[in-house]
Amino acid sequence: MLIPRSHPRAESLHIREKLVRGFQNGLVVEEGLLAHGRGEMFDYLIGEKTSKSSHEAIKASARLLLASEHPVISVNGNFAALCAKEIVELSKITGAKIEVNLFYASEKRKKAIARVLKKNGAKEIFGINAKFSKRIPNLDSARRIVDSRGIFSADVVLVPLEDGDRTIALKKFGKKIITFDLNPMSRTAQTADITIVDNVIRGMKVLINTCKKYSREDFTKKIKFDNKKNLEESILEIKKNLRRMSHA
Ligand code: PTJ
Repeated sequence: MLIPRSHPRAESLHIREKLVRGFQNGLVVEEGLLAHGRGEMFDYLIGEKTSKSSHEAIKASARLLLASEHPVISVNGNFAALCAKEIVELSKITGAKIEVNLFYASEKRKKAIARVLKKNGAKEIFGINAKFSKRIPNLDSARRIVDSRGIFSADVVLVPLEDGDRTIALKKFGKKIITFDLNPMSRTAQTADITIVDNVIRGMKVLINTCKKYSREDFTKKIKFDNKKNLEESILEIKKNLRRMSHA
């Protein structure tokens, strides 16, 4: 569908089109379309822009990624459909490995996602060779199967559009978790070390630009970030937007 640039919701409709194309190309599952709909609703509530609190979370994430020894970017269907180019760029800037890790796992979809990432310049993709599979304890979903060279041995994992159970299991397993989640009240948002309450398609671009401004050497000091407080700020921003909308 051709969406005119002047359409008041052009950006959000373009994002939706991208996801639908990802579904048609076998990257995204049906459940991913539902998850996106939920995300769209929260995106509307945050004003479809990167908020002040999200900028703070992005700065802390950039610092943590650059300071870490073994960062990994975990990729699911939605993330690949929306941000394949940005995933590869972030991986190059931060030295993070890229691992495909799916909730609704299938070999066919893993391969399709890996293909798209390679087409966008990724050299190596983890999570697609069963020879290196390991299990994360305390987790039932397919997401417990990870790559021994990737998430299993990571210190920091970026896990966008995540389910709460895996965030909790990864945390118990000693990983620092950064997530993108448009819902500041979700279990993942509330459990992660850093939650970026933003649409991954906008937030990834800001994260990449922020990483470009920093250098690895800047981050020997401990990173201080109060995720709970920052999430409260996000919720306050939503309340303010709601008040503005109801008075418009
Ligand atoms: O590709 P798979 O098999 O790994 O499956 C991926 C999905 C997304 C289907 C799976 O992880 C899932 O069901 O996720 P949930 O539990 O629905 O959680 C998705 C969260 O991401 C929700 O809180 C949404 O509000 C949020 N979300 C949706 N779209 C975006 C988003 N957050 C940031 N950017 C988005 N574009």
